[in-house]
Amino acid sequence: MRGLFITLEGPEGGGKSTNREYLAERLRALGHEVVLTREPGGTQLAEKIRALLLAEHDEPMAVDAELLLMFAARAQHINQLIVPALTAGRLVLCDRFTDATYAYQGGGRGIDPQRIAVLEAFVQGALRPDLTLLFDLPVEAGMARARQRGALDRFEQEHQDFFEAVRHSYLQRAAAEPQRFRVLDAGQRLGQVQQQLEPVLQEILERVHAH
Ligand code: Z5A
Repeated sequence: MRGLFITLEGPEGGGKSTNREYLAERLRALGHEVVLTREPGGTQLAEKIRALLLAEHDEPMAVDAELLLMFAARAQHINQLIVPALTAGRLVLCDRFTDATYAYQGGGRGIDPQRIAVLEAFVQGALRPDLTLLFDLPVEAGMARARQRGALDRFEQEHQDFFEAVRHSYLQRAAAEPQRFRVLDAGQRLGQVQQQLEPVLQEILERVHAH
C-alpha cells in the first residue's frame, strides 16, 4: 500500500485529538492528502459499535465482549476506510488503534496479550501502523483534563490503578518497539508539545517522499 498509516496513542487527556488536528493542518498546508479517523469508530457502523462500548448499560460488559467489540469495530474500519485510503496513497492519522487494545483490555482489564495477538493477526493480517506517536503524561494530569470536559464515559469512570496499568502498558510497548514509537511528553503546555512534534513532522515528510 502506498500511503502512510500513523496512529496517535496515550492515556486519557494526552491531547491526541488536539494534536491530530494540528498535524493534519500542517500536512495539508504542504499539499498532502490527509485522512483523519479514530478508534473505536471511523465509519458509520463502527461508530455505532463505539457508542455501545462507551455507554453505561444495566448489566456489566464482559471483558471478552468488550475485546471482541473493539476488534469488530476495527475490522469494519480497516475494510471500509483504512485500507482504501492507504491504497489510494493517503496519509491516515488515526486516534488510537490496536496499541490501545493492548493497553486498555490487556494492561487495564488484565486480558492475556497473547489472546489479543491472536485477534490482531486474524483481523489485521499484516497491517500495522508505520509510525505511532505516544502522548504520555502522568495519570492524574490526564484525568484532570478529561474531567474538565464534562460527563465521563464508561472507560473514564475507571479508577486510578486501571489508568496506571494502561500507561505502564503503553510505555512497555514503546520501549519494545522504538523503531515504530515516538514518545512525547504530553504533560507540557500545548505549545511545547507542538514543538516536540517538529522532528516527527519532518520524519513523516521524509517517509512520504520516500514512498
Ligand atoms: N479504547 C479501548 O479500551 N481499547 C481500544 O482498542 C480502543 C479504545 C481503540 C475512547 O477513546 C475510549 O476507548 C478510550 C479508550 C478506549 N477511553 N478512555 N479513557 P478516545 O480516544 O475517543 O477517548 P479518550 O482517551 O477519552 O480521548 P481524550 O480524553 O479525548 O484524549 P485526547 O484525545 O488525548 O485529548 P484531547 O481531546 O486532545 O484533549 C483533552 C483536553 O485536554 C482538551 O480539553 C484539550 O484542550 C486539553 N489539552 C490537550 N493538550 C493539552 C496540553 N498540552 N495542555 C493543556 N491542556 C491540553
